[in-house]
Amino acid sequence: MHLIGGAEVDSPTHFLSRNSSNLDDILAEFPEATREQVRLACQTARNAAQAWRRTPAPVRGEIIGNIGAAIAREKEALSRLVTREMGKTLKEARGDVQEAIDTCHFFQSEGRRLYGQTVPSEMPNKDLFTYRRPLGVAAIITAGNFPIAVPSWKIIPALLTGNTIVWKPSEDCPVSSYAFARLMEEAGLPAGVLNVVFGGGREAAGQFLVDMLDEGLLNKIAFTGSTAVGRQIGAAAGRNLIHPTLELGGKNPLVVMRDADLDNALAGALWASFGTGGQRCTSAGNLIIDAPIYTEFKRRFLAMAKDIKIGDPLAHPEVLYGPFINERFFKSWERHYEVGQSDGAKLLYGKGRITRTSKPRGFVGDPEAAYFGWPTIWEARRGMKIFQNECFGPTINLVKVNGIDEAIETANSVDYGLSSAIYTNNRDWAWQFKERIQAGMTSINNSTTGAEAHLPFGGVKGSGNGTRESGIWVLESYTYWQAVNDDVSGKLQLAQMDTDYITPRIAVDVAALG
Ligand code: UN1
Repeated sequence: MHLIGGAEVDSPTHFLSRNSSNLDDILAEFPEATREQVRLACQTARNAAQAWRRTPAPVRGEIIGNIGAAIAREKEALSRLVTREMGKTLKEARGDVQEAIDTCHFFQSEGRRLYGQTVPSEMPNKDLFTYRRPLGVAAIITAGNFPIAVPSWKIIPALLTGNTIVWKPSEDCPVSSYAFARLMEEAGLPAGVLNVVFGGGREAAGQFLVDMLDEGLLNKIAFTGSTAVGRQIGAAAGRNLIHPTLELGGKNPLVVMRDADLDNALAGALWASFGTGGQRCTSAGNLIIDAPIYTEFKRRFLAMAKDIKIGDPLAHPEVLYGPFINERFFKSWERHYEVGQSDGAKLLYGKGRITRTSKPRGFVGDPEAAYFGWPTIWEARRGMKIFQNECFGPTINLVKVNGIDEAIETANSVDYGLSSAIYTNNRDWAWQFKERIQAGMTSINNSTTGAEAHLPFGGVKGSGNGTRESGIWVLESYTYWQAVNDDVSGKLQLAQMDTDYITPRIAVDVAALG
């Protein structure tokens, strides 16, 4: 059910939530919000906005603390739900849920800071201050790959700073999202502060919510998803003079230099490429390998890839990755084989969909119960489409380069700039990479994935519009600064014009003093 103004609301049409690892296992039926219902949710959020912004920030913070405690209490059940619905491993689902708990810990105490500044005035008897003010109603649209963590990066700071919300979760994970919303409600949010509408994106709840920008019902929109949709949302927000939060795609480079600890680099590269079946925006897209170790890296990486365990993560907790989140992601991933062939890239490993007659030796269970993909490895070159385009699946390219300069230039030659990684023990190379890489996030001797919940998350170039989530940095996205001048002089004092600047005396010639 939708949650609008604290009430459960149904719709005339419905969609099904399925277990991503077993499409016959139906979790629940969810309503598809109509345009009128989305509008009602926005109006409800608007009506709740005044009281919520007047609630003292430490009190709002206390509710955020309650949300964290409620999620912690239900961590195991919620993680199992995420695994069943979305298909990531239980270990990863626990991480997904933990990231939301961490976010609550951070923002609970931010309710007791939310600092403004006192600023000296150039006039006597006058004080200057800055205050953070909430924006108003925030629309939040999220993807299915991190059904708890990524919504929490938006919802928790938006609430803490005094905004009210209409959230359209991914249609891939309605049950996990509904459970998360109910836990937030349980924690003490007043009715109407958090509203949740379910449904798809195009010509559905997602599109309707974006359309509310043009109806003047929103003051903020935050989106995690594809670069193509992000551009459309950015255009709609722009014509309404609203600054959107856009967290978009990535084709993230992982560089391995000749001096790297190869065991560590191989483990990081395998995880970055195939963890979550490559369905993270921070997954590695290109492994950029220094020429002297290329052959050895390739041999060992291929051997490790051939041993990867794949299957239903609830039934087989030992798997590295599970199914595609949905059929659409699978179909678009499948098309990359043609792209790679027409590029002239060399396919080293991988055969598309895993079936009963075509499966890697590490596959466990019934591959045709859902969409599972072969780990796929290409040998590619800079400039190829397969090198440029995000695949969003278990696919990785090996790209040979010679030396740090070529490695960095190659890494920078894609249109994205989300995460990046280098494996090296050479201090100068690590420093060069950190300085010159075009990316919002950089790991040294660690994988491209796995951002912690209190560092700024976001990208440059095609990966976003420069907004950041998490930690103190996300506060900029949900507040505006109010500058206040408080004049007790009792007269009209004109800044710049009536300022009593002191004129310098006759210049001292220090040389003449000697
Ligand atoms: C995403 O894929 O949208 O850094 C988010 C990471 C995770 C979040 C990924 N903490 O890989």
